[in-house]
Amino acid sequence: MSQQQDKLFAEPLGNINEFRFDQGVVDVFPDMLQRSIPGYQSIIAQSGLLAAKYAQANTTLYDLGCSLGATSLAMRNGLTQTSPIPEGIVIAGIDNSAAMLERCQSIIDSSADKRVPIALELGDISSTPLSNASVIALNFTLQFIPPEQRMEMMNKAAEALVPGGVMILSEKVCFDDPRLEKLHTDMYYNFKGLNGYSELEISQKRTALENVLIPDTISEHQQRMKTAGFSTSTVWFQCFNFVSIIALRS
Ligand code: GEK
Repeated sequence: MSQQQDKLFAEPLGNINEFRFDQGVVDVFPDMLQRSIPGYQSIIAQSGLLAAKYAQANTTLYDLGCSLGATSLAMRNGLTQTSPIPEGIVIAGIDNSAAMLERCQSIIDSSADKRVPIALELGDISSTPLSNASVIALNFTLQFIPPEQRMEMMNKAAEALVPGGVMILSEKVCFDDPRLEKLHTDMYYNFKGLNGYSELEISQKRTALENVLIPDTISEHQQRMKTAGFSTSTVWFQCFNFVSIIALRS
């Protein structure tokens, strides 16, 4: 299994295609996320702890847009450290990239502790039915769903949660105040620069993501969660323009 450094945008590209989760991205994905998302490892590890806190016996824990299964494995890790492990839990990872899911399956297969099953499904999370969930994690995935479909996605997730269930939503966000938008964006590019990305890489990646990753503000996310029926939500992690929000369904 190759673990390469992300050099996808290192050379000048005459024509910059829209960003896609293809095999080239899969091969560099762990390095890409580590160097491109401030706080990525903390968010994923703490998602696992939060999932373990809210997991209920005989329910499903969803990892929507699971990519290589980092959140699913963190959830499993959190659960296996609780004693006793709640019975009848299944972690369901869903992603619509076949290349991602294939690599994810081999990572899951080679994991040591399989006491909590992780089931993977190739599918579009907008149309895949969800039910009987105690935890739904949407870690850096809603931002890739067309904005007009996000309310419906949130409604579906809220309806799928059992009482006491939670949603963990991690996203790149934008800011209404142009001064804050500039502050966070500048700091984000500084973060990427410190992690070894050149100005060319940063600028070509930005172009590739332009119409693909469309951020909302924190208040748009929280309003959407409220409209969907979540009784409360809070930002539990923020580093520059990357946040994670937990929303409770009472
Ligand atoms: C992690 N959560 O490591 N349906 C299903 N999957 C989708 C859809 C869709 N409509 N749109 C995008 N994806 C992971 C990281 S990456 C974030 C998530 C990033 C999938 C897409 O194929 C990709 O695997 C994932 O969502 C987004 O915590 O690359 O910035």
